[in-house]
Amino acid sequence: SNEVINVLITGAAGQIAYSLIFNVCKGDMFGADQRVKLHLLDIPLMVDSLKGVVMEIQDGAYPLVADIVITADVKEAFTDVHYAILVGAMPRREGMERAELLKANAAIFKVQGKALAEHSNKNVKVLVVGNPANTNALIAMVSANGVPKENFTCLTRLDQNRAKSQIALKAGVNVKDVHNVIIWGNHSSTQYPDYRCGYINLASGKTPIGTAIKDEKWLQGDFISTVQKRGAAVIAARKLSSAASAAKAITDHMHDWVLGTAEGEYVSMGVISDGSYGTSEGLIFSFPVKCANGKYTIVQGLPIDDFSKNLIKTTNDELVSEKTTALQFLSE
Ligand code: NAX
Repeated sequence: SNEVINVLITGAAGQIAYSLIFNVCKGDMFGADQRVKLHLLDIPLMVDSLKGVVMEIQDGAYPLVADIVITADVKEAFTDVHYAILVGAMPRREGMERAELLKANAAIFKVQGKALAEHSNKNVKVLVVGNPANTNALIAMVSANGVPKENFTCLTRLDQNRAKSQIALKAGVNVKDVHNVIIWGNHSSTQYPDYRCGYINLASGKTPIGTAIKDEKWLQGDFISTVQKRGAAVIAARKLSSAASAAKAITDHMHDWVLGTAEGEYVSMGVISDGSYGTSEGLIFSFPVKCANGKYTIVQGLPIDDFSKNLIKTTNDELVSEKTTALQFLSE
């Protein structure tokens, strides 16, 4: 369309943003004819670095970029945005307790939730990436009076893309032929990567993953742990955390939410739980969803065996405990 959309990216001077911003400028997120105004927020120390990012956006000569705002001011950053991609967060420092991390981030996402309610477009769509992503999204959601709760999501698409790619590598097929792998729950090591509802398009036809890959030990064991620990494996190898792959996943998440998923295709998004599959209502929980007309719906009626039930319960329990800790800080 010819209407310019306003897109906020926080943590805009960070390493994920350094890939993400350029994906948006190219049109990978909102479509090849959608013009964007970028709102780039970081902390005051990083504003000079943001000036360099702006020079590079200019030097990329992107026709879709209508305007750019760089700021360390929350109100200015959140004003009139249609989409808010919240990447910036307090990183976990060595020796930091989990509770301290939750507290520091609860403070950030409370402020940003309020800013969404007070300054952003009434129907702003929000994606939280900064960790702990599910609970940060929940804090923003409960702090944003008047913004529809279903507009708050968190990123588990990187986990889904990792899972899909592991299946493709194991089966010796192209990743495009792997469908409907699901990530349940928290974006943490308790997440449950589930192949059971997925299938692979083989030359012989549509084949359940469990039939195409005849290695149940791998599917129940190393497949799950490889995906759960992939972030740590990237850090160990690169000495830096996942950045380009995170930016790709953020782009996929927003693209599918806004422009829709293909017929029959599920994608995983952290969204508010309606109690589906025995999860606790009100958590931001990763489910398989389908998207159409700018809205997602949780896929219903999937068969869940005892193996899956147990793993869904483990990640649900962790999210309940994170929520309790974070809400406690909010009420202090
Ligand atoms: P970087 O440390 O490179 O960048 C973060 C940027 O955020 C910094 O420039 C920092 O100044 C800024 N920032 C901090 N607090 C801010 C605030 N209150 N307002 C605005 N900006 C603020 O980290 P990067 O590698 O880009 O990762 C960003 C976040 O994504 C981290 O929290 C990381 O844990 C999380 N991730 C989440 C993933 C997911 O799948 N949900 C995967 C990738 C990534 O690890």
